[in-house]
Amino acid sequence: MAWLLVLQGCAGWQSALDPKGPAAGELAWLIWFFTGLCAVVWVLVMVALVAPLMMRSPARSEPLALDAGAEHRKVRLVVTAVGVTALILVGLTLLSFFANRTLAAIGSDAALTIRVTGHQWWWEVRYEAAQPSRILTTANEIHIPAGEPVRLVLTSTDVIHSFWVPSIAGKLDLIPGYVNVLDIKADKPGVYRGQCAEFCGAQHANMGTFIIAEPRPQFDGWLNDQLRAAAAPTSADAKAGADLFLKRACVMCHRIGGTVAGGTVAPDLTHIASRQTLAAGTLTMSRGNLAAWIADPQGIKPGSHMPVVDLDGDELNAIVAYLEGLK
Ligand code: HEC
Ligand SMILES: [Cu+2]
Repeated sequence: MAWLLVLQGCAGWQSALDPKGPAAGELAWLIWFFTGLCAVVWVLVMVALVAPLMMRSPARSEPLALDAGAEHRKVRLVVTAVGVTALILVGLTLLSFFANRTLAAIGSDAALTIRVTGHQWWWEVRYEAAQPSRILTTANEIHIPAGEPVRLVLTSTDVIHSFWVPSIAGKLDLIPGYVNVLDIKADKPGVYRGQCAEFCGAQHANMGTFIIAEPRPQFDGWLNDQLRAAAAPTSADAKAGADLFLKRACVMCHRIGGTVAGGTVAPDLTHIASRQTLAAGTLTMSRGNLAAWIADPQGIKPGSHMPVVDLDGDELNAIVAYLEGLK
């Protein structure tokens, strides 16, 4: 299907027309098939509309007299067209039905279950495990092993959001008090961008997410790293920053594993510096952007649920030095 991507805009890390997994592949096939078939039908209808207008009818002595033979042919034509239309509609419905069955089968033997919870305006990502010490909570970036089925369990704490990573799977809503299941698989390692696809308030447009598919050994390494408690601060700046973090309001909302910071209403910061973006894809991860975000979250993401915490320059510097070390 790649040759159909005449527009380069259709390819890339966030495109339903550039599938990178079986679920998205099935849907892309449906999209192309529906579009192709409907295009053919449209052309035929246009021909049927224009051709009679162009035809010159033979001069007749009795213009209003009916030609029984011609009438009969016309009725037959219309009945045939109605029959074909019905067949096409039934056919397309069946195709959609079987595509749904394929989608549902992708994760039936998934070894990994990840609970994705929508918050205004970020994603909580929790790796379920039978052993409590192996349960991991992180945010916005979903690492998965490439080539393996993964089950996403979707829900929300506030309003309805919708999870959509177009190159990997179709969209599915996250609904408060209700659980939806989305099975996904990425064929190859890569980073696939997604975003909330259901208007959910002021910062809906800045509610991005990433599926990061890695080869199994790399994924296992990542998971084990993430399960470790936060790195202890080493420099004097970072030590001061760690103290400040625990004394200021930060600790009420954020968790940092291995410290007394245990807030759960905001992204877990235990390994914040290992992520590629900040604030659900709004900023790339860097020292400068960390500082900018903490100094003025309301300027960067107006309405977001992180308040401006009053810090002077030295305090900001120290907190950033601490967070930057949380790899
Ligand atoms: C009232 C709760 C609250 C307080 C207090 C708070 N934050 Fe946040 N913080 C949030 C929320 C909510 C987000 C997610 C914002 C978004 O992406 O929309 C966030 C996001 C962040 C992020 C980006 C996390 C990520 O994964 O992208 C960092 C870093 C951060 N806060 C640091 C701090 C620091 C440092 C303090 C203290 C100076 C602090 N926060 C105080 C609620 C809070
Ligand atoms: Cu949303």
